[in-house]
Amino acid sequence: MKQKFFISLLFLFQLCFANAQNDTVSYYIKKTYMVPMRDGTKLFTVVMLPANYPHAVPILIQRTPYGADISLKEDSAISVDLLPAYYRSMAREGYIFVRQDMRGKFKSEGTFEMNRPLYHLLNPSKTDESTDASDAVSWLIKNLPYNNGKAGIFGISYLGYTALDAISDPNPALKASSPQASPCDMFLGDDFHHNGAFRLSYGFEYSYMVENAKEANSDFPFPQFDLFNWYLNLGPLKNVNEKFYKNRLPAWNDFVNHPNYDGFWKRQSMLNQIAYPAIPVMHVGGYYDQEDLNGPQIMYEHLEKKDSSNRNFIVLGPWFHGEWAWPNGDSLGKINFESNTSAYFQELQKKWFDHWLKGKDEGWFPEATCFQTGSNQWKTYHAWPPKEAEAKKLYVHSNGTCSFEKPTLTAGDVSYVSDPAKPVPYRELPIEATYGKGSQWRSWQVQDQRFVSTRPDVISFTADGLRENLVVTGNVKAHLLVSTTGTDADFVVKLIDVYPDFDTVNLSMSGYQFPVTMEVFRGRFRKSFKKPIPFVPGKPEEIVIDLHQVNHAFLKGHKIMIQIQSSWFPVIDRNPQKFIPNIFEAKQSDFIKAAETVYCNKNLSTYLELPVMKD
Ligand code: PG9
Repeated sequence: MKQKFFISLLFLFQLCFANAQNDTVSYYIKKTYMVPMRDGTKLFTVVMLPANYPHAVPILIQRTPYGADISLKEDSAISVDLLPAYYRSMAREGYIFVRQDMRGKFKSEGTFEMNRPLYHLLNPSKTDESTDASDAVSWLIKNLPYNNGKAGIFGISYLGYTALDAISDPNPALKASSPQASPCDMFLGDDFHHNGAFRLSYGFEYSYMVENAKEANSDFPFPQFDLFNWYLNLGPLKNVNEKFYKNRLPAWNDFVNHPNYDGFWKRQSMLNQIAYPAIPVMHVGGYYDQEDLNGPQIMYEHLEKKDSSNRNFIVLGPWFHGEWAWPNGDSLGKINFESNTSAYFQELQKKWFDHWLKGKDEGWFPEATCFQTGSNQWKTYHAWPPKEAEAKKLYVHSNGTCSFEKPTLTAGDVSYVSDPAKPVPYRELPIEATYGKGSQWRSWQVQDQRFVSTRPDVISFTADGLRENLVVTGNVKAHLLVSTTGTDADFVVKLIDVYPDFDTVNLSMSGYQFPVTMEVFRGRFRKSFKKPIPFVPGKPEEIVIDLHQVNHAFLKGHKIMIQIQSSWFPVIDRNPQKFIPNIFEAKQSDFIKAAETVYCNKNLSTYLELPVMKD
């Protein structure tokens, strides 16, 4: 995410502090430093100091690959009123804000490595984002005036990832971390793959954005606005290096050279690098995060197993990637949340850091604060996911329905033909460049699925209208019983809330197919992510797909729907449907049509496991 920090709201003030008050901060002054790391590499660091505020305050750090500098002259001041809401209430009561370029990016020295593993864990003489964070904290505590000796670190996405890195062997002065939308494992979920399926448009555009130039966030020079056909005409993935990147981008080459879950991805995975919450951690994630939905949920779950000191917390909201930092979080696309969910979070964030870094309040925080969509309420939980939810199986039936009753007949299935030459779009066209002008990237995960539900290669199963609300809170899992006439296949599963035929609350929402959660799985990895295997044509096999955590009230009068398809283009590359050891090396002729069958009978049943809350 291109962080805009103060830039968009910037207004320059020359040093004039006549109005500065002593109880709250009115202005911040900018200073920049080249901060030395243990290996002598110097990192460019922007410090925003509270002006005329002679009280010791904590330091809040963000470390970024997107450019730490802001368009404000050295020693100039900015009014707190002009800061984004995400920082404003904290700024008013006094924090020192620090932004640092990661090594190798923008004005910092050294070499950048995408998702650099924590090398120091195996070789203490090596540096990584954890040692750099620690060295930065040491320097800042020693050199910045009026700091209280305590630091926190936070940030969204890559900045969240560096906040997570920092909790491994944390500097003793680092007292709290809030990784927000931090990726966790780039093969299993998050930015670059989901369950082994490659995220084509994101991987292609992001590697260019970050690695094309050291001191810029580069936009790939696409020759057209709608990229659906551009990606289709690109053909097999090997054309990317042959036609465009010429092996110049390390991240793209890593995608090509590591098509399976090998040591490369395992070394990067936070699950293998961070074992316990050494300091208080507040994970923050969005249910509709189009980049890093998985990371906060699985990292919280992972650290929770070793949280003997109750330092591990989670906040989940109805957000796109980073929406909680925006001034207004009252809706996403056409879905209305009926309150400013971002403001709610920003208040919570302030309390969190005020407690750990300033010692304010008694420090009781709910273990989990998770917005409930549908009912549009904030809820708190002692355990996440809540233990009282009961797992119920929602079965699909060959007549296009779904219900909590298991099929009783010994025969029953539904088939469709998946053609890589005509993949199903993942969102309504036009598909603009991810971060390009007018891009609808942010809201596609709540888009009305009627735009594909009439296609012959998308199958839907709809339940009867609900007689009372049904609240689903926790992890949703799909158990697919499928076969293919090919030797490889992708499956996309969606859990959908279908609004009433006449929605009396909002007529324009009538019939809306709201995807509460969806996910893709690359079939070759059904037994192991490390060792892909082909399908035997026509042989039914089970695929279990994690559909993530949700907290959703399906309201009375709505219907539950399950949708299944075998492509999601171009966010996911096309599966050739013929097993190829490395899809990045597939030829055009390897892409074949295949018939996919979803079984729905007594012996071979396909179902979603839903954690249903009792009344
Ligand atoms: N989703 C972006 C990212 C994070 C970490 C690694 C790679 C990409 C981001 O928004 O920063």
